Amino acid sequence: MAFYLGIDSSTQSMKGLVIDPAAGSVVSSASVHFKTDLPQYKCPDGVLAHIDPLVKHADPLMWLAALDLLLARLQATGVDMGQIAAIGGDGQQHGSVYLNGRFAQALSGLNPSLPLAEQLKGALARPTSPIWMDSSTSAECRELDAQFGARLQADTGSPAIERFTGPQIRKYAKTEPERYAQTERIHLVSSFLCSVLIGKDAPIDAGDGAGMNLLNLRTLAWDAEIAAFTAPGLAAKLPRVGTGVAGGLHAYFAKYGLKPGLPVAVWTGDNPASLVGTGAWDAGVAVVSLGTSDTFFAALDAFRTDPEGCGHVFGNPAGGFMSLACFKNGSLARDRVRQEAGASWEFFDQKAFELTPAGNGGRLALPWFVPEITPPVLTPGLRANFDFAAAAPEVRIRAVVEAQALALRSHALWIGAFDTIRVTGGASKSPGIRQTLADVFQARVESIAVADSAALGGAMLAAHADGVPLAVMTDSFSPVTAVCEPDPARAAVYDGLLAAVRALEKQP
Ligand code: XUL
Repeated sequence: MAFYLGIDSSTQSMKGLVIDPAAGSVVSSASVHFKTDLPQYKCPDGVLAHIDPLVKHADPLMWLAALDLLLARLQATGVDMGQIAAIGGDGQQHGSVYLNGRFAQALSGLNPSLPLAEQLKGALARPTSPIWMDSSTSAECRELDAQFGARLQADTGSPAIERFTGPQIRKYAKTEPERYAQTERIHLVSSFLCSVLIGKDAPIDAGDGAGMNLLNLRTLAWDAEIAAFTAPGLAAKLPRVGTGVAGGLHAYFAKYGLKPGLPVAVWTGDNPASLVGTGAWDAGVAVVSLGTSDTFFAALDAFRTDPEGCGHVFGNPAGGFMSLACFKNGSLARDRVRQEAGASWEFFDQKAFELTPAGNGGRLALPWFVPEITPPVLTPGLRANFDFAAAAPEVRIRAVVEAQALALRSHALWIGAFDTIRVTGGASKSPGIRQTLADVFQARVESIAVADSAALGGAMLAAHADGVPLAVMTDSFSPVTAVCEPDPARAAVYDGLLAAVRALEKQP
């Protein structure tokens, strides 16, 4: 009976999940919240305060302290840590950690009587790590665009994006050239933590590496030309690209009851891990995750890119590629619309849809209360094609839910057709939202009850690296809890509104 541990290092917390694939059960879990558990690192929401609102950095030592605390908490749950046969994991994407020449020795010589953060502090070439929320690299993005044009997206899967690691490294090399020169290794959050577990440099996988504007997805190797332009000598500072097992667990971790030498799978990004954890690693199934932001992701049957440059292509840890589109105005925007309409959640989730017809008479509204990512629009503000403020609450609610579903569909057209959409996240409980998605996509909408899809994906990837097929685990760990079938009579209504939502997106 082998257990597998998955660790998810996300923006505001670190979570661990131990699974038993033979029994199809989650055996134990624990989490560390940066705000309440590690306040001394001053990253309550995972980010250090900064005078420039575009700059979002975190303290990488906090992630090390979180790893120690998480493993201690897991052990304290009483789970037999000795039964863990492999470890996998993932990190928030795009964030980077800068190490000096002392890193390799500090890793191999880890001493179990001292905390990780204390032992690796001296190996940081840069005290802070830019994370995915940073958008301070517009100048560097324009420079990359000017140099490589369409090739950047055609080969790396995305045009130059502010939060992506390449533009971040370019800005660092330009603004802090001395520190950059002392940087010998640049890791992603995922490969940094994996390196710590194995006590030596771990590879970056194609799932997370694709979020850097540096990995050539046609060759699955660093693009030498792009790396050389991004920053001087960058290729030599990047770890290798790899998959499968990264190495054996360092003896440091025996203090948590873990077996030294057990295989540690190459870590990936949180979105690729979620693709695995939600059981959508095979083409034909898309996932709509309705959270603070809404995300749409799916496995791609072949490598191709979004002609509009909004969606990204990452490696699929199960092989091949995946797509991801992020819609910044998700649940918070829906909640604001609900509050301003003076409606209860009950009304928002169901009643509003009973009171209005599918298609809402063509009335649509996009609740862009913060700048949107898909499509990229910097000027916030609600866009509507009717007098929104004067309309009845049910009309406003349907207008927003339908416009969001139509925007998801229209920005996913390049990915392919889907007969199944799996929904997760808080808002996926809403019957009105589920039926709208089913009707707009004309696809079967399946609800899945997976609380920590990224950590679960990490655990499943650990088991997979140890020979357990993913398909077997998907059935037991991502079961379908409810199904919503599309109404074919509504297909034409929504086909007819695709152009209208595109017109709305262009409204100033
Ligand atoms: C994806 C992205 C975020 C982070 C943090 O491109 O920026 O989803 O991975 O979750």
